[in-house]
Amino acid sequence: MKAALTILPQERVSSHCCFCSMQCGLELVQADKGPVIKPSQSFPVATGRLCQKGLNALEHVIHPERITEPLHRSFGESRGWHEVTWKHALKDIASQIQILQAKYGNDAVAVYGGGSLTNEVSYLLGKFTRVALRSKYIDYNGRYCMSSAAAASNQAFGLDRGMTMPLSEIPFAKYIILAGTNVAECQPTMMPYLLEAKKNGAIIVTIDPRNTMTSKIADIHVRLQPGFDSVFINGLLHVMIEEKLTATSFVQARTVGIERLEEAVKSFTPARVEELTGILEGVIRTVARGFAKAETGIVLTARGLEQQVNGVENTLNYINLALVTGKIGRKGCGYGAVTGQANGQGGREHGQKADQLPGYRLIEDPAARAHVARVWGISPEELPGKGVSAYELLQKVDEGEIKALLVLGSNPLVSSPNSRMVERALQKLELLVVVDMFETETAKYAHYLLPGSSFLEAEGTLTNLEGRVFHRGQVLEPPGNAKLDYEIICELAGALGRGAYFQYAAGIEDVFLELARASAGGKADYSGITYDRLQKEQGIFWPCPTPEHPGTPHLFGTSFYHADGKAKLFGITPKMPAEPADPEYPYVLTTGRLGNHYLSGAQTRRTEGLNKKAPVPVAEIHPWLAARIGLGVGQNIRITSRRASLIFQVKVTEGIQPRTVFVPFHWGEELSINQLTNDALDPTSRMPEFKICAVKVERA
Ligand SMILES: Nc1nc2c(c(=O)[nH]1)N[C@H]1C(S)=C(S)[C@@H](COP(=O)(O)OP(=O)(O)OC[C@H]3O[C@@H](n4cnc5c(=O)[nH]c(N)nc54)[C@H](O)[C@@H]3O)O[C@H]1N2
Ligand SMILES: Nc1nc2c(c(=O)[nH]1)N[C@H]1C(S)=C(S)[C@@H](COP(=O)(O)OP(=O)(O)OC[C@H]3O[C@@H](n4cnc5c(=O)[nH]c(N)nc54)[C@H](O)[C@@H]3O)O[C@H]1N2
Ligand code: SF4
Ligand SMILES: [Mo]
Repeated sequence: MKAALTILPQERVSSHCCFCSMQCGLELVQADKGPVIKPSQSFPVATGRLCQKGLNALEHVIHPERITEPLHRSFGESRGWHEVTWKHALKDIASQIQILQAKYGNDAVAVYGGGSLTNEVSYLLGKFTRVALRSKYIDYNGRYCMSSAAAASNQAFGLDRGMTMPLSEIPFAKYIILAGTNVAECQPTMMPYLLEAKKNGAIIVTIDPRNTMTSKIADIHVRLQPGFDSVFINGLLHVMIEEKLTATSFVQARTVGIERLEEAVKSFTPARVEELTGILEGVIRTVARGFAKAETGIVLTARGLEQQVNGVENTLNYINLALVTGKIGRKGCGYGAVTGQANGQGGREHGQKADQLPGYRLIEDPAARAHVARVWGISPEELPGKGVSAYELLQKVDEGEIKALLVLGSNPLVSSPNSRMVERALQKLELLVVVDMFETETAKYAHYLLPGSSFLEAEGTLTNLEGRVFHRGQVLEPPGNAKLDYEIICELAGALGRGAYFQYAAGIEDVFLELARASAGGKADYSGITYDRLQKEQGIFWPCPTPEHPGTPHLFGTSFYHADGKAKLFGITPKMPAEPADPEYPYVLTTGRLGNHYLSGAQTRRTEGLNKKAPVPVAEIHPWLAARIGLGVGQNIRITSRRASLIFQVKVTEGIQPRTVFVPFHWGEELSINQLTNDALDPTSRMPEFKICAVKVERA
């Protein structure tokens, strides 16, 4: 057990919150009873503000359950964890990897990363997999997160940066559509931007199956059954076209594909859309006219419509709204896929994705391979090809193709869909190495649990939801014998005999310099960014290709990133979810977040101030459904999908679509809703359908 932190290296030190993609600045200040977190007064993203999670972010860092020594699990009589030295751990892990690779091939060993990691660590994980392990199998939790929006943005704009404009533009928007994004709980410090827009006269529309904290500020809330976004959007586009409200000169000059869009939405008359969705024709017309006629406007979307087998198409249809109305590339206008994790944006740019190399390059592009191989000092032929997405990687573990797995920065047993498959798969591994701060649910199946670093310990850069790259300094030393994540990766590469490729004499800044070189000329070009600049400036928006370049806060002012400079419109034919409700499983389960917890809960369930406000998951159901199952006061419900059946406490609320049940996913084991969720994947992004599966609901 470790003593709580009582004293700081200095009276006041700056850092950034470790949780969501806003990446609010914070200060650790020495107070009488020990250090406390205060909002930063200078970082422009959320000056003077932090949400509850940010204010409580110190607690897990100094938690007594932090792992501070490398642990090895032994079996047989002395079953359990045993402390070992780093030297022993790394040597043994490396030798097991080598034995497995000699027997089964290099691809028998895989890596699973995370979007909370710095750009440098994300970059190193990709390089480690390709250069030290020489395996094609790496992917990361961001596959569950932004991948549908990433694919859609690439298809529509030729570039994926979550937001096309900085947050500071929001107050200039006159009409804001928030779809499948619960900003009030998930990016709380973005709310003041929306409220300021509202003060300036903006109309706000929310589209969500639930009344959320966010929909409270909306002028119009569209309570849509999960899975119907594209039907509803086709209705809006139909009205815009029928009433000649589209921005014809913008569409003509700057987009291609309007014909196929017109064709696709032709049959979606407001009357038909009302019939299909229950959303009144008048509402459809009002939103369509309002958004199209507004002088400026912004569309923001998030996981609500992305985590579906039709996630890419849903996102493309929301992008269509911004494009046909010409609301992109000018002040107060833009489209944003609201990134989730701390470094969800940067984490997907530097090579953690199965098919990508640093700078958002494609691993199958010969020119990209040649460039990155040169930076890494290997020949392009040595680079493996593309691997598979996160969930498919876990399936390969289950099928026995992958024998060893290194997990760094994720807790996939809690966060993956159909998690009973994942539990079964993890038990088949011959070697599971988890690098974490805690013994997570995933780590319970590990052979080695290595103590990594927290956000206050690891210096590096991150990229927030705006595309703003910033520097986060080191505040504390890792506790006990815990190490910085990047040191662990480099030392393991050394133990594997590939240390020559992982020499960073000047530390983490050296890693960044290499990352910047590797990204040069790529879509996410960081090559003009240096630590020195970042320490002087309050973040630089990529692309930033030269040291003199000021960065690019606002994208697409004059051109999109396709070869012809134009954006692509797509005609979307709405499709069914993988598992629609049917007579046997008549309701739709959707899942998501609460304001007081973060993702798999590894950190926030260990934070008393947050956990006490939401100690267990509570299912939300409509009074209609409660009456239908004869629910009594204080009774629990049993929710059953085709994969599992679990009991939950329940909150009966008018604020949910009547045939929909919502359960948050921040818990493990018998409280884990992911035992029930469906593992169907979007065919393009390979993102799982966390937001829709068919269930039965009964009194428990
Ligand atoms: N407090 C907190 N904040 C977080 C996180 C956290 O765990 N906790 N996680 C961070 C991360 S990694 C992410 S990705 C973001 C996620 O941020 P969000 O995407 O905003 O969060 P979710 O709760 O997953 O989903 C948003 C909303 O989608 C709705 N929804 C469900 N199905 C549909 C549908 O078919 N259509 C539409 N239009 N809406 C639907 C849900 O009711 C929910 O209110 O949040 C980040 N911020
Ligand atoms: N049902 C359902 N499931 C979902 C979702 C949903 O909406 N519904 N959303 C999905 C989404 S959007 C996401 S992003 C995923 C995320 O799901 P996970 O990847 O499981 O998310 P985290 O809980 O952030 O896991 C991070 C782990 O890394 C550790 N960690 C944090 N920072 C560091 C660090 O700097 N170094 C090291 N070594 N370890 C660190 C934490 O202790 C934690 O154990 O969940 C997905 N799962
Ligand atoms: S809004 Fe996000 S980054 Fe800011 S304090 Fe809250 S969780 Fe942290
Ligand atoms: Mo996420």
